[in-house]
Amino acid sequence: MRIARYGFGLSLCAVFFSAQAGAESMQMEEITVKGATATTQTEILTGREVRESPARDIGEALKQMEGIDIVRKGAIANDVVLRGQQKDNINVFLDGMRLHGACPSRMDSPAFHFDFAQVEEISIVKGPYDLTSPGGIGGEINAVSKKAGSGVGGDLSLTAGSYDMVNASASTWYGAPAYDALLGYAYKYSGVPESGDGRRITELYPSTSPNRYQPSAIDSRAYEINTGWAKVGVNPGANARGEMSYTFQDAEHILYPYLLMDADYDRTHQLNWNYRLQNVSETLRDLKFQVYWDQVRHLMDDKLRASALGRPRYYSMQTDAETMVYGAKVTGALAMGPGTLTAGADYYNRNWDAVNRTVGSGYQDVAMIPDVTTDNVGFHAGYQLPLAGGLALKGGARADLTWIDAGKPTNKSDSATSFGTVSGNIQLVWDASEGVELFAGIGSGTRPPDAQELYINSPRQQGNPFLDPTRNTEVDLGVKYTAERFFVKASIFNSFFDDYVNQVPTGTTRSFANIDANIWGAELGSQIALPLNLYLKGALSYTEGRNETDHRPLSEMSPLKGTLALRYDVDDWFVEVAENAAGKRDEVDATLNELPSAGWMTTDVKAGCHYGPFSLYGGVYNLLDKFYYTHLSFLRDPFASGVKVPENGRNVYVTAAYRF
Ligand SMILES: [Cu+2]
Repeated sequence: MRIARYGFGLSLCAVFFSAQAGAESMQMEEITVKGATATTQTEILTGREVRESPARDIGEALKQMEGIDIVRKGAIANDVVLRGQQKDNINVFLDGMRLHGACPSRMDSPAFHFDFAQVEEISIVKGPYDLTSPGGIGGEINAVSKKAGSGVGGDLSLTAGSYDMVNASASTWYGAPAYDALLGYAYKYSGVPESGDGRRITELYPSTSPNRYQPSAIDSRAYEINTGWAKVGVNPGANARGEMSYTFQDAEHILYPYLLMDADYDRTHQLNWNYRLQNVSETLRDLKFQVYWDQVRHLMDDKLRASALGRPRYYSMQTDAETMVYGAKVTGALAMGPGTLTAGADYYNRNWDAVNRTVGSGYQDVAMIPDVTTDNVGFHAGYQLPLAGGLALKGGARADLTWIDAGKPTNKSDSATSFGTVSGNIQLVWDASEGVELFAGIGSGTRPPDAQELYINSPRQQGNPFLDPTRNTEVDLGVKYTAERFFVKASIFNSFFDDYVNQVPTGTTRSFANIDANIWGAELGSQIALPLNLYLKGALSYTEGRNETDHRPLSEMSPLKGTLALRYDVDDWFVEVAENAAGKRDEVDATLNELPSAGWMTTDVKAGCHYGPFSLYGGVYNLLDKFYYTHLSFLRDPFASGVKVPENGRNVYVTAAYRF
C-alpha cells in the first residue's frame, strides 16, 4: 500500500513538471562530462546512477557497467568481478585506502566495507595500468568519498522497497575556506528476498539438507548494517589540502545461502589521512602523502542452519576471523623536459588471522589462516610525453618486494616466503581527428599469492606454500568517438597469465596451483542524446578464459551480457526502461563441478523527479518477475554449499531525498 501511494505521488510529480520541460537536462551534461573524461580503459559510475537504482551495495550498483559482474552469495555483499578477474587480482580502494575482507569465503568482500551514501563516484581502471599501487593486475576500483560543500549543508535519503528493504542515510557538513567537516550515518536493513519463482532465498535447500535454514531463520533479517563516518579537511593555502576521515561499520546477521555459514557480524574501522600540495613550483607540480589503517572483525557460524541442531554448542562450525591493513604512500609529479615525470614509494602491511572451531574436532581452535603477515614495499616511476600529431605516450615501471610470514605454526612444509617483482606498462593515446581517440596499451602487472592461497588449513581447502606470484601481461586496444550529443567507446583486451592461481581438486579437498591462462574479452559502451529529450544507453561485454596448462576453459567467466536503456529526461523528471540480457555459458571447468548456465533477460523501469531540494525516485526491477541466476553464482568455492542463489524477483522501491 505504502509503495502504491508513493507511486501515485511520483506520477503527480511527473505530470506537474512536464509542463515546465524544455531546458537541457542533467543527463546531457553527464554525456558531455563522461564523453570528455572517460577513456576506453576507465569507467566512472556517478553518484546519480547509484542514487537512482535500488542497489543494496557497491557490487549491485557497479554491475550495470560494461566489464563488471558480481558473485552473489546472499542479499548483499556481492563480490565484484572485473573482466573475469576476481579476488586479489583486482584492487578495491576507498580514497586510495587498501581494503581487504576478513572472511576466507569472501563473505565480506572489500567493497562491502563502506556505504555508498559515503561515495561521490566510483572510478574503474581496466587492466594493469596503475603503477601507484601494488597488485591490481586485472584492474582497480576506487570509490571517491563525498566532500563537504561550502557553508552549512546536508542530505537525507530514505529508500523503502520490497522484502522490507530500508536504506536510510543522513549527512551534514560545514565548509569554510580554511577548513571543512562532514558527518554521515547510514542504516540498512532487509528481510529475505524472493526470487522469480516466489521462494525466499532461505528456502533453496531440500528438506533433508543439513545446510537448510531452521524454520525460525527462514523469515529472518537478510542483514542489518549501521555505518557512521566523519571527515575533516583543512586548506592551509590555495594549493594545499589535508583530509582525515574515519568510518565505523557494524554489519549484523548477514545471510549467505550460497555458503555453509552466515555472518554474526562484521565490524570495520577505517582511518585515512592524506595531504596534497599542488603547483608547489614550476617543476614540482603535485605532491601527495597518504597514511591509512583499517581493520575488520568477522564472526560466522551455522547457528541458523539445521547442521547446528542437537550440538553441544549453539553451532557445529564457527570461524572467527580478523584482518588489519596499514599503509603509507607518497607520490610526486615533476615537470621535466617536454613531459611530466611521476614517481613514488608505498608500503603496506596486512595481517590476516582466522580460527576455525568445529564439532568434529571437539571445538578445538584450528589455525585456518595462521596469523599471516604480508609486508610489501614498492617504488614506481613513469613519464608522460606529448608527441606531435595528437599523440601522447605514457609509460613506467614499478618494483615490489613482498614478505609473507605465518605467525602461528602451520601444517605446511614452509611458513614464510618472499618475492621480488617488476611490472610496467606503455600506453599510446592518439587524438586521430575531431572527437576520435585511439588507445593502445601493453601492461604487465604482478601480485603475490595471498595468505589463504599459501597457508589455509581447512578440511575443504589447503593452501599451497610454493605458489609463485601471478603475472598478467595484457594488450589493450580501444577507440572512443565523442561528439556534442553522444559518445561511443569500444575496447578489446587479451590477458596472458603466467602462474595464474587456479583452484584445483586434490583428493577430497581443494588446493591452489599456478597455471598458464589466457583471458580475452571486449566491451562496448555508449550514451546517445536523441531528439525529443530521449536518451539511449547501451553496454555490451564479453569475456572468455582458457586454462592453457590443462587445456580446458577457465572457471567463472561471464557470458555475453548487455543492457539497453531508453530514457526520457527533461530538467526535472525522467522515466527510463532498461532491458538487461545475458547469453548462455557452456564453456565451463567441469573438474570444479562448474555447470553450464542458461541465458536470461530482465526488464527494469524507473522514474524520478526533482523539486528544488527534494528528489523522488522509484521503480520496478525485474518487472516480469523472471527467475534467473547470473553465471557467476556457480559452485567453485569449496565453502559453497552447492546451491546457487537466484537473483531477486520483481521488486519495487521508492527513494525520497532532501538536500540542503
Ligand atoms: Cu565468513
